[in-house]
Amino acid sequence: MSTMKLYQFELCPYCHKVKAGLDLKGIPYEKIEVNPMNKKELAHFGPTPDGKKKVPVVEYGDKVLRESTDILRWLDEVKPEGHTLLSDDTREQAEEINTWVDNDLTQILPTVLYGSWGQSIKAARLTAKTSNFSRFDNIKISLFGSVIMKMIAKRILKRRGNGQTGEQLLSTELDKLETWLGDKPYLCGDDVTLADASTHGALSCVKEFPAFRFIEERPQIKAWYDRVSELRSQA
Ligand SMILES: N[C@@H](CCC(=O)N[C@@H](CS)C(=O)NCC(=O)O)C(=O)O
Repeated sequence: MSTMKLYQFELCPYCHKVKAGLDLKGIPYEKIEVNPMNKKELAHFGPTPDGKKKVPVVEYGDKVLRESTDILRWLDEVKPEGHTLLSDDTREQAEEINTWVDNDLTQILPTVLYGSWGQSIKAARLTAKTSNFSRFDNIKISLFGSVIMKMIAKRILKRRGNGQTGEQLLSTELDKLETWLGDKPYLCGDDVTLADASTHGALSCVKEFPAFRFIEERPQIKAWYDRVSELRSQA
């Protein structure tokens, strides 16, 4: 079988969810950075049913999968050995936490990733740096990307913020994470599951940004984050 290909944006939390799952399962993959302006790297897949071209997309032989959660749910089938992301005894809670990641955590992340001009310029530069786009595309992404990203963050704050800052929104979500974690090593107990892949993946998006200090300031979450990072690097 050919190498798995992951079509991604470097700062997409859904793509990070998939990368966390692939790392925990020890499945090798090749990253293909998609140009956010024209998404031409996705052109050969043809139109999607809803007409939207989104990442992540995974290509494995002649199989093409979209939707981060569907991709994560499929990984135990691709490689049954090693950590099981979805087992019968923890499936329900793992799915519940993954739904929180999709509906709440990932939704507020743009406010701390590119809520200020400094952050959005950094985010756009990071996107341009991790790609192999042309110089011209990189300049366009650095210029327009930061403006678009800042607008997205502003819209989210208006919709969900209730006068709060991005950092306050993140803090509320981290409270929930702390409650779920309790004093367990992983979110659903003694082994990693879909919940850890999903949450760790989404949070690793923030790693290079100042908001990561909110994660580092919480000892339980920090210890869990490091534990999962360690597993990701081993598998
Ligand atoms: N529900 C999808 C969400 C994917 C998604 O929204 N991806 C964003 C990047 S973070 C995207 O590709 N946006 C491009 C667009 O909407 O045109 C998943 O879990 O994979």
